[in-house]
Amino acid sequence: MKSYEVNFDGLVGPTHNYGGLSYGNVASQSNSQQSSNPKEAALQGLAKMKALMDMGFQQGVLAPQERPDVAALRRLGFAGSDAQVIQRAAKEAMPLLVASCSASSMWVANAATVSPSADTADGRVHFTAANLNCKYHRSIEHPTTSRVLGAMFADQQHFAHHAALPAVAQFGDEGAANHTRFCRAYGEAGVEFFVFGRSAFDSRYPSPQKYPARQTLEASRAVARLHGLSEEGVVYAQQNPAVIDQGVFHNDVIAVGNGEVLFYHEDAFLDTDRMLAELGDKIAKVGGKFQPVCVPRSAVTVDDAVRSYLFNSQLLSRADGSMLLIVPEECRGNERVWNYLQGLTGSGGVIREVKVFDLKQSMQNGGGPACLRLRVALNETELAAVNPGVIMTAPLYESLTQWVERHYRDRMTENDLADPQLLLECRSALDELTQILKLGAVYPFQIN
Ligand code: SUG
Repeated sequence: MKSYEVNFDGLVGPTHNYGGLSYGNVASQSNSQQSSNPKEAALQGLAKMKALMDMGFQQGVLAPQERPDVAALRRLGFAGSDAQVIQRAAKEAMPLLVASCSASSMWVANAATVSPSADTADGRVHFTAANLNCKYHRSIEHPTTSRVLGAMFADQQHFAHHAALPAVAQFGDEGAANHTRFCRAYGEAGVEFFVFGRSAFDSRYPSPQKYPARQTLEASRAVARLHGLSEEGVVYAQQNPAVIDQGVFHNDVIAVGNGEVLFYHEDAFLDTDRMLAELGDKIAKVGGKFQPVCVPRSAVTVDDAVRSYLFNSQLLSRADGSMLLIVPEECRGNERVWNYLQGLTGSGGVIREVKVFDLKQSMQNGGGPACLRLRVALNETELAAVNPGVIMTAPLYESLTQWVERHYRDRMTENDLADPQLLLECRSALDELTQILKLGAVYPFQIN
């Protein structure tokens, strides 16, 4: 049976703004309070989805969330009508209003961890929504994420959904941003690679000194248990705490894997040799030949990687067995990174081509091409069981582009977030979107 890696990209929501909400994420911090352009952000994301679809890749779309999240503000004690809740929050606690307006659900690599059916004990595709509890503005995403994923992958014969892990720092879980899967072919058993930043219960593992390590070993192990993965099909590795302190807040800022290839920076991990050996052994046991591609620090520094998002790229398999790297425009703007990429694609190795995309609106909040997509490996039968409304087609691209043109503002600052009219605009846009994507009622305003 044929099998595919389907990339579901997060559609940027109408409140996209630069809130400076993510300590440890250099771009989010340095663009704080700048004015954003939600319309451009959404169109840039859609252009990437369309381009990948046109290249013959399977592409889907994941809906944004209801923002401002009035219910979240109510839980924090703001009362009255929806408009009063927003105005009171704006007056008394602007940072909480900003957090409740974040369009951060666009970075769907953090939506969930996904294990394909070939890896799991019950032969279903498993999803665990990420609790994202390191940052308040992201911790409010998972209930809606679960409803949206449930509406996309509804068939219980093929898809199993797990609620987010307990909402405490000890089980901090950032989803697929710290998870990669290696395999010979998408439909065959693979090796799932979980990368954690710290251990909550075992002090032998070092922690970063400055910035938070968002993913814990205990969270990764819990997800592997929930998904029914075998010991033989899993490798755990620790991120180098020193790179977290340089702004590598997720492992997908310093490494990306696909098929039998791991493309990573020399400084990405702790105990790299042991980890590579374990990956090599386990991948060999499922019939594959592991191909690590290490980028030396002498060619590209960690700082270059953080600024350019070289590793936050999409590594895609082409029909002839070679691979294509989808990188953000910022890679072309960095001489060392661009030179490295020219050498890489010209070297006769597996990565043959680089394609550049302008994702500046998202990049300025620390979200590159890989952050914007959730990978789901599916066989033909499973793909046929996905809600067809969320699979990208030329007509869907047209409808979504027109929908963005109709509903999105082209400028957003902190003051705009305090405008109660914005909530009404977002709700009417999202109501229409659920019809376009055939999701049914997934948003709090549609349910309550
Ligand atoms: O969680 N930025 C996101 C970026 C997530 C990137 N995802 C991956 N690497 N997979 C984050 O830090 C910034 C929001 C703001 O500051 O307005 C933000 O949430």
